Amino acid sequence: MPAFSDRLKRFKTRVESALDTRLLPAATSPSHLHAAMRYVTLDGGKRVRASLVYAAGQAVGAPDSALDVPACAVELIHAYSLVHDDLPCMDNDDLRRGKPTCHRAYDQATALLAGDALQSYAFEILANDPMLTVSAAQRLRMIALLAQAAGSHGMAGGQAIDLASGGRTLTLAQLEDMHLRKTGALIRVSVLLGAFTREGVEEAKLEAFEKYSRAIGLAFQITDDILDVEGNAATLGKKPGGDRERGKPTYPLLMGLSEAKARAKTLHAQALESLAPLGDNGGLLAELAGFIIERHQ
Ligand code: GRG
Repeated sequence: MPAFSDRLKRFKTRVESALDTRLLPAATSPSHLHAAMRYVTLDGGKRVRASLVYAAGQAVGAPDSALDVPACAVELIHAYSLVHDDLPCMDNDDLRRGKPTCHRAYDQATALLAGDALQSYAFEILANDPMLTVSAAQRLRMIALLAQAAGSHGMAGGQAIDLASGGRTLTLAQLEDMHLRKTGALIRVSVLLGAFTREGVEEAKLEAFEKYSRAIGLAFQITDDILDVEGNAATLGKKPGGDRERGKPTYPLLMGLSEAKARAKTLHAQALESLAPLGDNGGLLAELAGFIIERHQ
């Protein structure tokens, strides 16, 4: 069995090649839009969400060729969310993944449209891509899950709460709710889409994926909050300290740095525990949970 770091690298290479072949060439008209879509999607990012799709899918025996489709779909939604999040009307960031943000490299209108088109494309491939060899009913389930995760009850809703909360104090329960939506929902659905790429998975296993993905979704965001305090620009690919500058409520702010780290550890333990019904097949997901809370970027 290859080492965990090699398996992660393979997932990253695999999803980048799958995205590269699916995104239209930069020369396709309107070329500035297609070029911007490629600019923000390819060449960068840890590919945590795609890796979760592959790891969950492999745990239930789904083939990688079919998993490429949901892996691309979650990375397309993620890329769109980053482009919109960086816009002047939201976080107004200049750097993302170590290079100029989309609206800096192109312009605001192109960035807005590139995000819109990436989001649509995620659903288009889930609906139509022939490599996803599941029934039409299962495709529909997968599309609905992704739509819910990205929509007003999920990521977009979490972002709305986040934007409204600058300079205000949230309770821990409100902060957790915001994080579960803003970041947790897409992490959770990445795991579920991997599991749904195989039909007829037993209920006990689906429940294990559900519990695992909720715990790591929250742990991911707590770690992100911690990195904003302790990380450095070279490894993060963006300037740390942005949350504090914008007066955003975060775990370290609300509970202190060491309590925030302890909360991430507890969630890590919960994630590992919840994998029991998967037996040995949960090994890779367990390693990914560790990677998520121990990462430096
Ligand atoms: C605009 C609808 C809309 C939503 C934006 C996810 C999000 C909501 C905004 C991103 C802001 C942000 C930096 C949130 C912290 C957690 C997070 C999503 C970090 C970036 O994800 P990584 O670390 O990035 O997986 P890479 O570049 O590795 O893919």
